[in-house]
Amino acid sequence: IIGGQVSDIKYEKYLMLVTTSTEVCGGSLIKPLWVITAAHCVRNVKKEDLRIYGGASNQEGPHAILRYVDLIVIRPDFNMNTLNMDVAALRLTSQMVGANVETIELASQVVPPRVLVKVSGWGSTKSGSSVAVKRVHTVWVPMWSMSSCRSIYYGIHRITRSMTCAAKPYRKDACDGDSGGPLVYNGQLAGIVSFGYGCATRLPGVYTSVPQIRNWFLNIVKEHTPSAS
Ligand code: 4AZ
Repeated sequence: IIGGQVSDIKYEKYLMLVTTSTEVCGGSLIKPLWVITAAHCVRNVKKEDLRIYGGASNQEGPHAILRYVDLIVIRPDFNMNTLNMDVAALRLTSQMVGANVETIELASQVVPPRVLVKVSGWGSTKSGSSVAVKRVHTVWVPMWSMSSCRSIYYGIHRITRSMTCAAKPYRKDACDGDSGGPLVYNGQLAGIVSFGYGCATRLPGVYTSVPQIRNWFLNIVKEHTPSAS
């Protein structure tokens, strides 16, 4: 997170730390057993290697709750080259519950341009550095319209309908290590940190648009949550 502040997980209870031995990503708790994250965070990862921490203000904090993953579902039309449909569902082996843990609702409406939205994570706080930080950071950034984002990325990257953009150019942005984490508007999950062209450059951060993938996620949850019989 560039241009933000140190936060505390009690203000971001839905925010999950999604890690392997070498990678740091964010995620959001949608149901006690289900986390949403970016597909590119988990695409080459074995489920046995994933660790999900809830209630973690500090990456090395003592009060975090650790959970494991027994199912990774990557959206089938995810494309690693275009980064279209950058979303994955993670099912935990047991429910994530705790004082500093809460679920967040998936937004069904797109966020209007220029509105301020909140992004959080353990990603780099300096552009050019790729080290995750110990304490969770948060920044408020303005949403961009689809047309302004398409225009500024013209000739650099194609912005699709499954993407949405937010940042204060040169000042406030997500960065390496924030991928998979939440963009929150009105207490709902509106976006998932996906990619950018550097951090806090002229170009805004790009997010998977949650209203575009909401039904897919809810169907995965239904399909893979055995009903008690
Ligand atoms: C990354 O590499 C990354 N400026 C995530 C977000 C942004 C840039 C890079 C947005 O995970």
